[in-house]
Order: sequence, then C-alpha cells, then structure tokens
Amino acid sequence: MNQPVDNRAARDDYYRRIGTQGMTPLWEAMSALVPETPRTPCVPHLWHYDAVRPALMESGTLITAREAVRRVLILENPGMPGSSSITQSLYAGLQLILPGEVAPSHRHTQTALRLIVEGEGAYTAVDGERATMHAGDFIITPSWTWHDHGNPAEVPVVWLDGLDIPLVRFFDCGFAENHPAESQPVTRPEGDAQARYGANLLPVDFRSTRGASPVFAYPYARSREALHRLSKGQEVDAAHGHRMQFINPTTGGPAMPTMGAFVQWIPAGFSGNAYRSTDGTVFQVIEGRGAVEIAGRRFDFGPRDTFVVPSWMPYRFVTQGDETVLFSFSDRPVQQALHLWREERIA
Ligand code: GTQ
Repeated sequence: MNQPVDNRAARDDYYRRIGTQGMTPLWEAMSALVPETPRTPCVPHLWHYDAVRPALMESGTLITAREAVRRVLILENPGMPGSSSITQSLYAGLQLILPGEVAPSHRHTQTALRLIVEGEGAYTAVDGERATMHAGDFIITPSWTWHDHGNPAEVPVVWLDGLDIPLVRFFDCGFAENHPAESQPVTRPEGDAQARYGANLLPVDFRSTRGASPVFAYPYARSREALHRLSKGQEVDAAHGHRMQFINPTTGGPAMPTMGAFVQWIPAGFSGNAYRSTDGTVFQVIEGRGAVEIAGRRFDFGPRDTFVVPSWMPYRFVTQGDETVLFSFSDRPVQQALHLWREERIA
C-alpha cells in the first residue's frame, strides 16, 4: 500500500485508452500545469538594429506597403518558433514605410503601440487625427480605432510595433475590418487630442468612453525633457534609474488597458541592482549604449536595438560612459487587473 508501483506499461496503455475518450491524467502534468515559479518558453534575446536593418530595407524592394497592408518583420522569440510572439502575451515587429507610401486604414480589437525608431515625417492617423512621427515618439492605436499610416517625407521611416495579438488570440476575441477609404478622412487638426486631453486640462463635459487614453501621441521631446529634469535630482532607483509609465491622463491609469508602456533614464556609470517581475518585457533602446544581464547572460546594446526579458528572469543594467534612455512595454496592466502581478528586487 502507498508505495509507487512499477507498472509503466499498464499506465501507458491506460493513458492511450483514456486519450481516445478525450481525457488525460493530471498527475503526469501537475508540475508543468501548476509550477512553483513561472516556467516560460520565452528566452532572453536581443536584436541588433544594425544587423536587422539591411533585411528590413530589402523588404521594401520586394513588396509595397499597400500590398503588404503592413510591411513588418515580426520579432519572434527564438524560444517560441512559429508563434509570432515575442513573449507569451505580446507581439513585436519592425514596420517600414517608404517615402510616398500609404498603409491602408483598418481597425481591429488588438491594441497597438508604436515607438519610432528611425526617420521622421511619416504619420499615423487615429480616429480622424494624424500624428507626425519623430524618433522616440510613442503613439498608441486603441482597440477598434481606425488607423492608417502614410509617409509624405523624403526618408524611410521605421518604428517598433507592439501589439497584444497573442493575448487577443488566447481569448479568441479578435475582430478586424477594412475602412472603405484607403486613408481615413482627416476630421481634426494635428495636436487636437493633445490640446484637449494632454495639457493638464479636460473638456468640462468629458466622460470617459474607452479604456485607452484619448491622447494617442506622446512626443519624445516631452518625455525626454521630463527625464532630463529628473536626472538633475540626486537619487535614482537602484534597479531602474528613473522609470516612468505612460498614462491615460483622464484616469491616471495605464495608456492602454492591455499593455503598459514605460520610459526610463539610466545614468552613465550605473551598476544596477537586479530586478524581476512577472510581466515579460520588451525594451527598445532610444539613446545610449550599455549592457543588460538577463538571468546571468550579458547583452550589449546600442541605439535602436530591441531586447526581451522573459517573465520572472532577474535582470540588471550596467552602463559606462553613456546616459541611456530605454522604452519598454509589457502586459503589466492585465496582470495587475487580475491581481496576478508580482515583482521582486534582488539586492
Ligand atoms: O499597424 O495596424 O505590426 O494591424 C501588426 C498588425 C501592425 C498595424 C502590426 C497590425 C499593424
């Protein structure tokens, strides 16, 4: 009694028989289904922009933005081949739009964010208003809002796309449709949303109608200026430097309900404390060079590089001569809404 029995063959035969009835034994899967700590197939990885850029530009000779709808190279996590995912819940890609091109208008339940990587003068239109892009700008496309991109400028423009595609796939709640017009009609002047909702003012009769921020463009010049002012103070966080989150100014909550977005300034000569959290996070380098150690592996980064830190893996930043500015995004708001999010500072 109560001793494990050596009946492998009988068990395997039993599993095969119950398998035909749509059943499978929990006891063979228990530790994978209910792990003591997160067990992710997501691996740490860094994409060097200089190495990726030639292939991205080559895509511009093979297909137009119009035909592609979105000309994007997906940044797929090497630990999750075939998933089109950079973490279990997030998608990332580099989108290229050449001078004169239009990426046609559509909408979908997936939320998108953009962080402008290279070039300027292209635009994203959201809900009838265009936002002109400059390197480092952060732009959101809330769920189910019409959006199209165009490049009336002289130079190619590249941005990092972050979407909650895997999350929406997980919930099986994806819907999409094309706009009847290739470019949606412009109904509001550029800067309208910023003036209406992003100037520490709100229209007197404002009532929130959606989870995402009505401010959809967060120019880098503004966030850089804020970080610059913070950098003049004395203390920085021992793990993050100065890390700020992009907010919905009408709620004080995250700019998007499904994705948290952050920007941080790290001083030169920083040797950061290790930190981990359950939201696997995608980082985009805006300025400066440095290194990140993720679960003991070192990745050197420079401007425009992208890297991913999987859930619960300790990471720390090390910089030498450069001040560094990093953008990042994760599924933190979802985990927090579900009371699942955890973090740990490892001194
Ligand atoms: O710009 O609308 O990278 O719909 C993937 C899906 C970008 C976009 C992506 C999209 C978009």
